[in-house]
Amino acid sequence: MTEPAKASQPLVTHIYTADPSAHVFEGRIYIYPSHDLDRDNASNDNGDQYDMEDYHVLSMEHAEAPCTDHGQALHVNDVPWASKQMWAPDAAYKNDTYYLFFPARDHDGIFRIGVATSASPAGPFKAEPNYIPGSFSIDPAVLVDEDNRAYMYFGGLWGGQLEKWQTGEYDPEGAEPAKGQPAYGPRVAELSEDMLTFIENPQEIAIVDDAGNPITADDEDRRYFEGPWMHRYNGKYYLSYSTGTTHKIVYAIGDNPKGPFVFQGTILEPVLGWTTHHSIVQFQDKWYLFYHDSSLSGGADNKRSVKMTELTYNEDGTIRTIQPYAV
Ligand code: FUB
Repeated sequence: MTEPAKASQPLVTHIYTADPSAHVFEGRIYIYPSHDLDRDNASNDNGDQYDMEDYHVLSMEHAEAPCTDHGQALHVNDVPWASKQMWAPDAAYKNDTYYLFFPARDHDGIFRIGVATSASPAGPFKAEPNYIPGSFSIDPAVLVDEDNRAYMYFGGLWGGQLEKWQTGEYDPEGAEPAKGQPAYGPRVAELSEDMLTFIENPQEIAIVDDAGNPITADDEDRRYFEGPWMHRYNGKYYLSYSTGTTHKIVYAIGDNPKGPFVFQGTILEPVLGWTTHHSIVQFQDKWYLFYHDSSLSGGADNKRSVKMTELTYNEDGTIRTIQPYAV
């Protein structure tokens, strides 16, 4: 069943924002987006057009409330290991501390994932001097599970360089798998108690079909591309992500945080603009999808705006597909 988006307006219009990671902290909805710059960049497959330099934190008192911009929370100039491209972040709360996880290119042009801390969910955040050892690629999403163990999900193809990490080392010649081969999965690593390091080498997540066969690289309607998100619903783990070239947000369900995950279907049909990126959060008794599109900029890939809409489940735990522009 398809649900029209109930609220399809940008949450803020004074800046461009993308890649929203939403959480409920201290009774408010906090949104950790990328901050797209108002520059007329040409698009390429390396993602050079996404030249973001800082993060702003947004928040809302409730789902219908106006959205507050808390101002600059972290700038690339204040991250010793990073050189450019502050891409999709996420945040987590543990140890009476708020953690901002973010990818950026290091001084060798390789994407790594760093962490910054704050006493407030609105920031500002102070970055650790080095990236998380063993981290690579982009799009961190962190789940603090009910047992208080924390897991980071990450990885993105092409500009995000995931295909260049298949040997465990960065290989500039790394490419996507051949037709019919299993697609590359996102990575997961459990975080240390202090949330600043991995306690294990990142593992590749398996996404399979109903028969248990891996989703293949040429199955572009279902294969993993970037933008992982993890949430729990009725005791199951829901891994959702972007399919990249087919521009969908899809999901798979598993019984534990590391999978395997069985592919289910589409959460969000394509939006205006090349990328699609989302998060899912419960606030009070409703669930919400946070996503972005390029409507406000008239379709510029690198000038996106964060939006939200209600997300609903069927009785069997499947998610109803959302058409972003249905009325
Ligand atoms: O915002 C830059 C990149 O675009 C993100 O890291 C990807 O998920 C895509 O949304």
